[in-house]
Amino acid sequence: MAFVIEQIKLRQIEMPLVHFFQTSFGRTYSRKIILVEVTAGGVSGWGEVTAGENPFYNEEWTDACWPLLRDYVAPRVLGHEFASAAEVGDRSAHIRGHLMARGGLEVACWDLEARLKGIPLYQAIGGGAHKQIACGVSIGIQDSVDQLLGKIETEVNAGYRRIKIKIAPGWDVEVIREVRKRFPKILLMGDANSAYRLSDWQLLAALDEFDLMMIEQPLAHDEIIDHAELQAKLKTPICLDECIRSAHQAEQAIRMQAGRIINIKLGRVGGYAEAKRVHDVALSHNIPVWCGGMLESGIGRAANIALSTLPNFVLPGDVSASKRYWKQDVITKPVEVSSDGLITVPEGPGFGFEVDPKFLDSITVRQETIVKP
Ligand code: OSB
Ligand code: MG
Repeated sequence: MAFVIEQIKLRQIEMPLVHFFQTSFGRTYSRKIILVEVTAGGVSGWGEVTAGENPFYNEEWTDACWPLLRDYVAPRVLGHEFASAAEVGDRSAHIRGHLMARGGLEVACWDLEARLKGIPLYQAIGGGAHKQIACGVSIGIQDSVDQLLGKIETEVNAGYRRIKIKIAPGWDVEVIREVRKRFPKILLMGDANSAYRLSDWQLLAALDEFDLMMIEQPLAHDEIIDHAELQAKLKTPICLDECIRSAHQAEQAIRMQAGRIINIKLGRVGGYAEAKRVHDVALSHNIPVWCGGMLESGIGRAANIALSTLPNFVLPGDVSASKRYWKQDVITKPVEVSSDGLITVPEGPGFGFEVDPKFLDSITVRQETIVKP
């Protein structure tokens, strides 16, 4: 359905995490998140910029996304007639990178299109293969192994279908040995966020004995060839996260046999149009995918739920309940997970949850409304 964006509202919120989240590149206590609200004909669509507070996961960070959207993306999309949200990404394709900033706006346009049509977001993007999505959790590096074991127990008891733990040098083989001893049967995986080098291959091969579902992104964020060499030395499947920013890179990685599984993150690939292309490339090569997370608020979480309804999302993702991260979420009804580890995909228009405007205002640290000059 054609639409013309009349206004873009950027809003930065600050939300403390219930518990710190530590990866191989650092510890986060509180999130700084940019929300994008696009308006056409009195209807609003919402998207979330998934960049972190620092340029450590990739090169983007919250404070840099604001001027990028305001000064480079907004002027290209305001007042332009789009036949579909599928065209929005193309309007800023001349910008190198900055996919999370651009993706936040692109996702908002899909939500807008869905609301203009009066259909759920999952339908607008061509999903709907799953009515419920299978949930896993991502558990950060803890201060002690006991603390980690306690957290895993909590999540297993809550019904989550697979447990991912962050790993890093000094928090890897012996930690996973303890986890396996205590939980011999659970679906378990490790995520290194690029903490290792190919020369560490023997250490990573030592993880083969623990029957992990996969090791996520062991090597550098932009390294395909070394991942291929490493995969040839491991029994455990490699899952690529940081490396895959486009369908083209997915195709190359698959052809190189750099991994056997792909984690798709909406922001990392610049929104739904490219996420669907990555999904399709993977499907055509029989590579399963799952939906990654970036500690999103309810708005980004809802976008991930819609994405996860595409048919090749066959492994439990990192989409979990709001309460694991937030005391209060920005949506009136938080994202909830059933005792058997499923989220029921909402059927309401757009992303299917309602934004809580009062709460949102109370955590907003800056906002800016951009219209065509
Ligand atoms: O690599 O998947 C990752 C969080 C921040 C940055 C990178 C990653 C993560 C997670 C969290 O693992 C997943 C979630 O949102 O639950
Ligand atoms: Mg990851």
